[in-house]
Amino acid sequence: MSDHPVFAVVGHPNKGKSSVVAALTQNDEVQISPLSGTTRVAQRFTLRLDERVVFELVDTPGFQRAARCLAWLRAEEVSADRRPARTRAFVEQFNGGESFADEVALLRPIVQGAGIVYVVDGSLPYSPEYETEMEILRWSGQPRLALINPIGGDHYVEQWQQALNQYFSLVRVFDPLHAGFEQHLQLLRTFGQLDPARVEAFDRAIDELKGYRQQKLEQGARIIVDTLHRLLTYRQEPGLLPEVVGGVVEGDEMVRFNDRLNRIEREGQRALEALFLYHRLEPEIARLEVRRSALMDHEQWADWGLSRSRLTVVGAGAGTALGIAADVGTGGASVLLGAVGGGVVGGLSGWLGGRGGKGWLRERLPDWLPGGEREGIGPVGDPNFAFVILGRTLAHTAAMLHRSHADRGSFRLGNEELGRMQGLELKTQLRLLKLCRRLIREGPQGRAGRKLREWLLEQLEAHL
Ligand SMILES: Nc1nc2c(ncn2[C@@H]2O[C@H](COP(=O)(O)OP(=O)(O)O)[C@@H](O)[C@H]2O)c(=O)[nH]1
Ligand SMILES: [Mg+2]
Repeated sequence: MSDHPVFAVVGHPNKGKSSVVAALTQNDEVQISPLSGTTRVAQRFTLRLDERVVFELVDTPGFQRAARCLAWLRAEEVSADRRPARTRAFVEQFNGGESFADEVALLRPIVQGAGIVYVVDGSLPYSPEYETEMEILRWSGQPRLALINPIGGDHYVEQWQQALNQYFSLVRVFDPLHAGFEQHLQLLRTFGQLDPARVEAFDRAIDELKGYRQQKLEQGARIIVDTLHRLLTYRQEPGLLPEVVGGVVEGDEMVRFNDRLNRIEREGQRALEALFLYHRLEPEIARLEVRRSALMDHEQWADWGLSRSRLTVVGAGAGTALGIAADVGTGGASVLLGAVGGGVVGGLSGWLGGRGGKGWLRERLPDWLPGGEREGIGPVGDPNFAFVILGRTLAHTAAMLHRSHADRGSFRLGNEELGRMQGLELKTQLRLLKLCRRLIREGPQGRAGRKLREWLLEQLEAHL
């Protein structure tokens, strides 16, 4: 027997066994399918903390010929003390054969010492046909826990409890698609109870898991700030754009610029997905789109950043670049600078980049006037951009924190986080904006980066 606990997840096909395995091991590579019989052989998945295995779950095919299996077990008169040996004999007898391939696959880990996790569907009525399966599991003599998965509702949960209590020492309701972190921890505690020798080890693992989750959130905040910095500072140099040199091909240039922004954003998302052990997510979210003509399309961006009413388009020209300090001084009625007239991407970059005041802007003015061959593109200067990025990344991360690793549905990102960004107090919005401006100047390792990470961590913790 291995030195970590092993549990075999068994039951009828299509009751959510694989979903339970995916959720508890936090692994979205477990095969989950609406077609029954997807899992034909037992597959092992582990939950690890650093490199140590906390426990291992064996995903099994599910019973196919339970009645005939039980008939074979009963064919010989055996007293209760001999039943585990009789179960082992069954596995040995039919090992490698076709006749009981599924039963052998699911019983093998059990006769080798695995605890049993039996999964049933609490939305369907109990029926005596399940008694055959439960009886076989009882013959094995291994510790047993039953999980009622309320797949389509919990109408029959009580009925199931009555029946299951007779065969299982522990019965719990667990919904692998919707259970939160706390419910996972509770279930792990129950796993520990299955094996009295392991209670303490499981309690310790649960404490570690909590700390581990916290560490991951901190790493997540780090990834977000690094990505934010990359996006806020991204600039496509004119030298790298053959299309620009002689005869501007604006469209292509902007498409490339936007592609690049989207790629940077996606790289950040992927790093976060890997951190939270998602391997196959495809977020559905509107593409980041910066337009040269308007610097930004406020109609669209308002969805992701601050509402239009919060924006004040101060006017065109370098005069707009006086900065936020002036607005704060006036009581904050007009908070954010809107688009600069002329639609110059990067028009506010000097201001946002914090590389000086008016003087610096004046000096640089010719460089970013539209049509200038030397202009290059970016960085995106509209302060709203930072909010857009923060809103989008929080939407992505929060959705991941709420998602189960058993969920194979689409990963559509809603607007809640973005609404929250809009609803932030003015004071907070201003503070964030200033931190973003300093982030550009100092880089992610500076103080502003740290403050942003702290703020993000608070936001993420609110989702636990
Ligand atoms: N709505 C809902 N569907 C579930 C739940 N658990 C499993 N399913 C779905 O039921 C189907 C079978 O699940 P799976 O885990 O592969 O079952 P298994 O055959 O017992 O391993 C899949 O389509 C799952 O998405 C649940 O709690 N709620
Ligand atoms: Mg399965």
